[in-house]
Amino acid sequence: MADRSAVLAALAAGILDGGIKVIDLTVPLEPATPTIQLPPQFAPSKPFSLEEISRYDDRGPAWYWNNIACGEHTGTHFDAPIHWVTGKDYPDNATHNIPVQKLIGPACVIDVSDRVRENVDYLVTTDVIEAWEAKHGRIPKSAWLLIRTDWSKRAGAEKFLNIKEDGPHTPGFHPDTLPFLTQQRDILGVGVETVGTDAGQAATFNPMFPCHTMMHGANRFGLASLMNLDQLPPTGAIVIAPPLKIVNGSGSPLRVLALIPG
Ligand code: 23J
Ligand code: MN
Repeated sequence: MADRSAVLAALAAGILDGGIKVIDLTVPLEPATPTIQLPPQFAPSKPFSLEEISRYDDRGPAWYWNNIACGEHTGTHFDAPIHWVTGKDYPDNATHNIPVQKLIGPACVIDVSDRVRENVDYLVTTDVIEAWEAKHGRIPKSAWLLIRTDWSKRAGAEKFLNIKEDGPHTPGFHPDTLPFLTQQRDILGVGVETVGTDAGQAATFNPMFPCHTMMHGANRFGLASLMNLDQLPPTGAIVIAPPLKIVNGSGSPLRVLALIPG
């Protein structure tokens, strides 16, 4: 292994000279940012809002600042294991105490955008992951598994949430893939372009919301509402995804960055 100081110096130089590119995987956070719409029997999450405190005026002559409000799971956001009942008893399962080295990892990017174009309810299956591995190599331990669907290119909440009479229709994971990813591949977590890590119709699956149930039940993480996954290589990117240090937080909006060879 190369001298670790040299590795970090090369990283800093690469970011400066463009040899390493920094890709922003984050959607803009504003009142129009779509938030998850759960079935009506469940409590809703607040959208993002900004409330001006002062703007170089009587309320503060030299400064501009705002109060913000939103649910923890708004816009590009992190799902901590404590978010789900299956992950509630792990130690270090909340936004303030997850070991920080787990928040940076290599990314495997599986492109299923062709299939999603044909079927908005498309579910990633284990055979698709194994076919990706046959081409790109085995998913390494402690990797982020990112699913490129191009769903983030659907402009506006209506198209992005895609809610019909029977609820939202957006892609996700087939339940069978989840034990494979946590047990056989030992991933850090999954990242998706949709509003949540589960498929739109997952409230009707058995178990309900299988991705949340099994990922967090295995002490793994989720990243939702990512964009620019089409700018990432299938392997070789490093994803940096630290949530806000909310004490006992179930997740948080965050900036997600990927480092790729330039
Ligand atoms: C609560 C209940 C169901 C779901 C979610 C939250 C999310 O997708 C989320 O943002 O974690 S599916
Ligand atoms: Mn969430």
